[in-house]
Amino acid sequence: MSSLLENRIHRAGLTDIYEKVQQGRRLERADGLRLFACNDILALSHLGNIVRERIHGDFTYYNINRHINYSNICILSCKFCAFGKKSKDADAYEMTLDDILRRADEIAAAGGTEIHMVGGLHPTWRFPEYLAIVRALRQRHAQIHLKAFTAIEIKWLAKLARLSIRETLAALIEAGLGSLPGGGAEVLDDGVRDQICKGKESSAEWLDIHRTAHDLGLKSTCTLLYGHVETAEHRVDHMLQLRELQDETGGFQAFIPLRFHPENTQLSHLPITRGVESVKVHAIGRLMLDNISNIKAFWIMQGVEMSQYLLRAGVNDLDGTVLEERITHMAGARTPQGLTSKRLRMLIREAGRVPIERDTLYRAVKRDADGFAWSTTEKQVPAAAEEVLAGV
Ligand code: V47
Repeated sequence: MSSLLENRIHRAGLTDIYEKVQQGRRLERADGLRLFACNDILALSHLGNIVRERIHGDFTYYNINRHINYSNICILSCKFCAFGKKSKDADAYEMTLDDILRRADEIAAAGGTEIHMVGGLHPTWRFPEYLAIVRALRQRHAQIHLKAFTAIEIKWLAKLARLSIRETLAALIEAGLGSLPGGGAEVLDDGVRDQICKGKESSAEWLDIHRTAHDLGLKSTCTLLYGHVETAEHRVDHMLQLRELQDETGGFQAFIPLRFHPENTQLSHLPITRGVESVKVHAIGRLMLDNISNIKAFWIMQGVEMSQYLLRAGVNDLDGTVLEERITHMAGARTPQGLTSKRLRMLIREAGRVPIERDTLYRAVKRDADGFAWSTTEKQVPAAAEEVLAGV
């Protein structure tokens, strides 16, 4: 006898997709479009959850991290962005090296494992200054992984340095860069990019910068900014381009849907997208991106309660403690400025899942009894999660 959820899937006309998911077969573009046309979020969540549990069981990962947005001064004027300012604006800011190091000291004191550092395209900073920041962070906190600079920043730094993308990345790696964050992918469609972020890198350039990073041995993540002018076709084609690059390089560690926040942006006339869309994007992302291990709900953008639900809709990662996030908060986010690891673990447990602390490279983190000193497993999760729980 079929279950209630199976009945919902049949009634939604998704039986053939259900069979493909159960058999672990790859979904096609047309499947993705049919899934986006379905409004039964319980059916979609169930489909996403099948894949999530097949890969990770109940494990749900998080890390102890902080964001450092070194400056909001930016030469671009992306319509979706409330963060970027011009130098003359009253709320423009730039951090000194000391400001940055003080923030790094704070996360080190909290036992953190990751700094996520991004900023605007600053008109006057030069490449050696960026290298000096990366070097100083590595020298001071060698154990903390530095995940920094979105693809457009890499393109900008390459221009400043008069180097190729490959040479720029190589110089940053040598200075201490650990991986690339997935921001700035927005929607990988040049028509959409022209509408929302004219002048930013093209879709092909975004992909190529990540391809080069992967080729140099860096891992990265990938995102999709949804809930503005894009259509279901754009979302599916975006996922297919990420899947294709992942088939080629295997360098993406996680896919992170980013829910557009319109307040204080040039698109402030748009309503903030509803929870139904968030469920769809995460669940369908889990289904289409069969070669990316982790689907992350960025709780800062999704809200804490929605993130708990998403753990039953394909999501297996909640990002981290995320101290001091500015980009979404300047665009109206009402979520807290950071969560403690205790609270994150509780949220995961409340949702009936098993919390596992990970580092940026998805190795499990083992801590001393006082929770401060830490080391990582050799293996990655989910295998490493079993090991940590078994106390090996
Ligand atoms: O690059 C900008 C987007 C990104 C808005 O790699 C906006 O693990 C919503 O990339 N509303 C920054 N989104 C965040 C980001 C990220 C977050 C968490 C984890 C990871 C990861 C990456 O947010 C930007 C841009 O794509 N963004 N403005 C806005 N108003």
